[in-house]
Amino acid sequence: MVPMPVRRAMISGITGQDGSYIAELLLSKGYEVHGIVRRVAIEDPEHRLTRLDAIRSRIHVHAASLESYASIHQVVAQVMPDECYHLAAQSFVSYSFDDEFSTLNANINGTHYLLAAVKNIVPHCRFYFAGSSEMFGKAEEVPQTERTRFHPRSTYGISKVAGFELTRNYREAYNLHASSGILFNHESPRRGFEFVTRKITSGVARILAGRSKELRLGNLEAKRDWGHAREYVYGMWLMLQQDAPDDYVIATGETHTVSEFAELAFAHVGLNWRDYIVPDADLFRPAEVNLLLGDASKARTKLGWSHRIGFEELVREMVEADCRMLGVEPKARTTAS
Ligand code: NDP
Ligand code: GDR
Repeated sequence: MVPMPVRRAMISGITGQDGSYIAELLLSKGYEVHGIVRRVAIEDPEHRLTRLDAIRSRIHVHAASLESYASIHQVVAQVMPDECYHLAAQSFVSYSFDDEFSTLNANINGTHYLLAAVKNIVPHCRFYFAGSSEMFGKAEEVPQTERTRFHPRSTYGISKVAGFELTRNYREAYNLHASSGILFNHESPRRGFEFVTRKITSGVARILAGRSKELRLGNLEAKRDWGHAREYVYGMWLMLQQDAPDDYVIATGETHTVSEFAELAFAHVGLNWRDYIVPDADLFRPAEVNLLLGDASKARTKLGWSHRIGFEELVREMVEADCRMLGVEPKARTTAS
C-alpha cells in the first residue's frame, strides 16, 4: 500500500489563542505544521511562544512580517503548504479605535499578501480566513446568519469585512479553495488578558489571591455569543476538508451579557460580583456592538459541526485555570437560593 503523503499546514498567528489550538489539532491529525511568527517571537520565545510550549519541538516556525509581501512570499515558497490558516490579525477591537491605521494595514494588507502568495505559488493550497461576528456589528437581524448584512462598528470590523471580500474575490476570480469562517466570540484559558472574559476570570483569581480588590469594566450590558476556542478551530479545519470552498457562521446560538459572565465567574468562587465590579466610563467604546447571536445551522448541516461546551462550563474552566495559575483554590460554589 502506498503511504498517504504528509499534509503540510501553514498557520499565520500561530502564537495566538486559536493558532495554538489549531496547531495541536493538526499535529494530532498527522500534519506537518508550520507557523508564521514575528521576528521578535524567535528572539524572545520564552515570552512570545508560551501558548506553544507543549508542542514547540513538533512545529516549524518561520519569521515574516504581515506588512511585507516579500517576506510572506518567501515563507510560502519555502513551506509550499497544502492548507493555510490565516489567523494573524490585530484582534483587539478596543485597540482598533486607538490605532485605526495599523489595524487596517495589518489586517487588510496581511490578508491580501497571503492570498496573493498562495495564488502565485501554491494555487492548490486551501485557504482559511478568520472572519468575525464583528462584521455584523450593528446587526439588522437576530440571529445572524451567512446572509445577514454587514454593518461593522470599528476599523477592526471593517478590516475583517475587507478580508472576507478579498477571500471571496480570490475564490471567484482565481478559483482558489478559499473559505471564511464567521466566528463568534470564542474563549478559553488561553484567551488574551485584554479581552473581557479573561479580564474577568483573571480578575476573580487575583481578588481571591488577595492581589486586587476590584475589577473595572466598561459596558456590562453588551451581549455576546461565547463558545470554546478548542471547538471552534475544529470548525476551521472542517471548512478546508470540504470539496468546495464556502463561508460559514460558527456560534453556539446562545447569548449572554457581560454582567452575566461576571456574575457566574464570581459565584464560582463564592463571591458576589456586585461587591467587586467598578463601572468605568473610560472603558466604553466610541461605537459598540450591542448584541451578537449566531445561527450556525449551515455549519451543522454541511460540516457536521456543533458545539458541546456550554456557557457555564466555559466560565468554570477559565476561572479554575486562572486560580490554578495563581496557586489559589476556587472555593466550592455556593448555590444561590
Ligand atoms: P489572538 O489575539 O490571540 O492572536 C492573534 C495572532 O495574530 C497572534 O499570533 C499575533 O502574534 C498575530 N498578530 C497580531 N498582529 C500581528 C502583526 N501585525 N503581524 C504579525 N502577526 C500579528 O487572536 P485569536 O487567536 O483569538 O484570533 C485568531 C483570529 O481570529 C484573529 O484574526 C481574530 O481577529 C479572529 N477572530 C477571533 C475571534 C475570537 O473570539 N477569538 C472571533 C472571530 C475572529 P503575536 O503573538 O506576535 O502578537
Ligand atoms: P470583542 O471582545 O470586542 O467582542 O471582540 P471583548 O472581549 O474585547 O469585548 C466583548 C464585550 O465586552 C465589553 N466590555 C469590555 N471589553 C473589554 N475588552 N474590556 C472591558 O473592560 C470591558 N467591559 C465591557 C465590550 O465593550 C464588548 O461589548 C472579540 C475579539 O476576539 C475579536 O477579535 C473577535 O473578532 C470578536 O470577539 C468576535
